Order: sequence, then structure tokens, then C-alpha cells
Amino acid sequence: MRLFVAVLPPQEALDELGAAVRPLRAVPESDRLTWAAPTGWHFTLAFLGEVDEALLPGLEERLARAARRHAPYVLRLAGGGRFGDRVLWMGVDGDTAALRRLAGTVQAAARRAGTAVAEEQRFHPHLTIARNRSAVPLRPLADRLAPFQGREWTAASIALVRSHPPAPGVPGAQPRYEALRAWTLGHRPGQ
Ligand code: 2AM
Repeated sequence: MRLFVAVLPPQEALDELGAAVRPLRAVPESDRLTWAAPTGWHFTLAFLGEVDEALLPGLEERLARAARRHAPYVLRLAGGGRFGDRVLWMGVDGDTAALRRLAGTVQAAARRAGTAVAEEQRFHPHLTIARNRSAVPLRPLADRLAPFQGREWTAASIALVRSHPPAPGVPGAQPRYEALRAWTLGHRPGQ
């Protein structure tokens, strides 16, 4: 199964972003982009790719341990941007050093559990808003999202998410994300 570990922003933060993104959908030609469903918006900490089901118990144990070693930290959605003309995204502000450390721990945990976790050259936390396979320029959209500053929220958990691939041959079809498990940061049972 195709898995990744993510930070899932709270609904209020996603609603604010939704309100900022909605007007962009009215920009001419924006219907040629593939807009990620807001219900699946997330920040990926580690992309694990295809994982053998047999590795799941060990992976879950190591992710639980990784979560226990980190304290909750404060983030806000802020500063939209783009990867060339391929991806339109929202960035993150606040204790990004804590986010980066958490991503490092989660990636190491996934590696030790035997998954082929993607080696990050440079961790670039981003929440994908739209993907682009057309010639529509993303710059005007990214420029409109660049000043966005959402409210602060406390990131207090990590989630193991399964990505169900989209139906083949359906243009614009999207993967469906299913959160399998979540672990609270710094949480120790019985304390
Ligand atoms: P993206 O949004 O930039 O595409 C589920 O696919 C999540 O894993 C998405 O956040 C996606 O990032 C990320 N992802 C997919 N393939 C990846 C890869 N090869 N390396 C790193 N992250 C990947």
C-alpha cells in the first residue's frame, strides 16, 4: 500500500485557506488545473511509497515512539508559492525548526522500519493546492497566495495516511487519502 506520514492542519485553518483559494478557481483557465480536494490538504513529513503490509506493525510502533519524542509546536499556514509551473502550494510559518526536526525523526523511523522512505535532499514543507499538466502559468495564482497568513494553531499529532490511487484513464482523477492512524506528540499512555 502507498503510504505517507503527514501533519493535518485543523479544520479552522483549512477553512481559512479554503476561503483564500476559492476566488482563484474563478481565474480564467484555472479549471485546467487539477485542484487538490480540501478534505485531503496536508503537509507531508515523509513519503514512504509502496509499503509491504507485513511492515505495518513495526512501522506503527516506530512512528508512535517518534511522536513521543517531540513536543507540540505552533504553526500557521502562510506564504503561498509554486514549484515552477507544476505545483501551486501553501507554505507554513511558525516553529518550522520543530517541524523539520519532526520530519527528520519520522523519516529515520520509517527507514528503520524497513520502508524505502524517500531521501529528502531538502525538506520543503508545502501543502499542495493544485497540480498543473497544462501550459497555464501558475505565477499569477502564486502571487495572490503569497501574502496569505492564517491563524496560529498547535500541531500536536502525526498521521499515517494511505493514498489510494486514482482510477486509471480518468483525466483529472485524484488519489483518495485515508488516515490509518494518528499519534499525539509527547503523549505517553498513563501519564
Ligand atoms: P506533493 O503534494 O508535492 O505531490 C501524497 O502523495 C503526498 O506525498 C503528497 O503530499 C505528495 O507531495 C507526497 N509525495 C508523493 N510522491 C512523493 C515523492 N516521490 N517524494 C516525496 N513526496 C512525495
